Amino acid sequence: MSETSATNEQFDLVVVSNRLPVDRIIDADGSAAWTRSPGGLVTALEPVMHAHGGAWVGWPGMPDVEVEPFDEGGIRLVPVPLSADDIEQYYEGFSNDTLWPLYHDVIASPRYHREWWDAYKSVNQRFTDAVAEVASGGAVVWVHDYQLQLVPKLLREARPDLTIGFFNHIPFPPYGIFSQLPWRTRIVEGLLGADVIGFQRQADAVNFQQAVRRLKGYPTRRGHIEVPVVDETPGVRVYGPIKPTGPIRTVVAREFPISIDASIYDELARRPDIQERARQLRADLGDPRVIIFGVDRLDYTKGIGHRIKAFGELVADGEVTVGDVVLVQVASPSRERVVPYMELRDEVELMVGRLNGDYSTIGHSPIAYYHQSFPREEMTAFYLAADVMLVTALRDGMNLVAKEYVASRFDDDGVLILSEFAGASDELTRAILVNPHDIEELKRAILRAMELPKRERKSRMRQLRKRVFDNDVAKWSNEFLEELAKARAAAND
Ligand code: GDG
Repeated sequence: MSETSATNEQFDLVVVSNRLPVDRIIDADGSAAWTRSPGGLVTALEPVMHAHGGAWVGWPGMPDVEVEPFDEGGIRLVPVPLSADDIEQYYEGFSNDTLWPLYHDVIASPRYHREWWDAYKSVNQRFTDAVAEVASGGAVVWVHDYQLQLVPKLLREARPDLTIGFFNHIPFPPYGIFSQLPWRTRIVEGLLGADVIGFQRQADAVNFQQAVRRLKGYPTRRGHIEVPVVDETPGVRVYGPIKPTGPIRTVVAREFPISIDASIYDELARRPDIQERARQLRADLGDPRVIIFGVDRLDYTKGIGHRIKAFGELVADGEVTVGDVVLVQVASPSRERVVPYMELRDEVELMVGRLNGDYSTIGHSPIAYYHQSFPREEMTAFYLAADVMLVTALRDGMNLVAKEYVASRFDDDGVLILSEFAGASDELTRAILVNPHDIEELKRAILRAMELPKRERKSRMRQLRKRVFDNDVAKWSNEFLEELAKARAAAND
């Protein structure tokens, strides 16, 4: 990717997320370069920014990188540098070892450290300063995700002329869990700085509204929250509703289920070279009758262990035969310096090693496991080759992998097994829905998916495709930006 440094121009649309869509890397020859950064947020936002233009503020993915803003594909990229300490405390610490487990049903135990919170506050302030500098007068600013929950309030204080949206890509937990957080009121106040707060599921929006009522006492009604312009109880826990005495503003908090650019996957999957690659993958795997596929960041929320356990029991019980059926699991490397992620890797790889050690034949293994990232073309070839797609998240904001699989299946074939704890299950109701904690149910679902008659597979996949194509990422971003435009119009009234 080339980079041209840019001037102090300002923009009418500014997106801000922890990571830029590109990561700074150092090549083998020691020179600096950029690559696409991983994960669902970038997958979703990249097409939006290419359609609308504007500036994108975020961290370039490496410590202590001071790079001037530059243009890439019609977008101004504005790097916010983070030091090694910031990364340890704000990113790996507060974001990924406090908020991430807390917001995902405490699947792992959140750790609360006051110095991590201090780092979170100061990095949120730096992101705010960077946005305030590139946003033009009256601009729309769209803040993304749990790493930046204080930005809406800080930004409103610095630049009251802006219209501010916030979108939470991960779940928002029930109050009984959220209330563990020592800084819960500060987080709610931070978010309420936005005009529109978007969540993946209705349940997340309801949880947030409850936290607002419990911690701030503000009235909430059908996704509208009445927030006093001047907070009369900053940081104070209130009991029961309060009646604001001064002027109020209305904050919208509701669901905007995120999606993908479905046509990209459909087009890739229709390419002859990718179809040939899918055939090649099947041949390389020893031409099994059934390929079961899973692809996730290696994260404890994704239920990778549960799926290996269920599949392993089917192998052990002789209900699936090695060579006839193979589970391909791509576990892309993620957050490798955070302790629970190191432990998870050991746990998963022990399970894979044991199962393969016990049941492999010469030439065939039950699981083909890859702790690697693959290019999007290769992923699409895997989606096409997969007779059964396994998404067993224990808690997931949406899960774009499920939608990518469906978008790739232009042949209307393939069966999606989908956890009811992934946001995608609200829409993709024609998948085989499972509770991944119920290993017996998961085993039955795998057997059923493998044997589902072609007619039923096609009918289900057609309905799933309709949902994914009718509700793609362009619709998601348009609806969110329209809601923000309404908020701006109301504020100017
Ligand atoms: C968060 C929320 C929400 C993964 N491995 C490879 C690869 N990927 C791509 C997938 C997909 C993305 O990464 C993962 O998105 P998910 O939605 O499944 O999960 P998170 O990263 O946890 O995303 C999630 C999302 O934000 C959006 O709001 O849905 O709930 O947790 O696009 O394809 N892509 C390539 N190679 C890999 O090895 N090319």
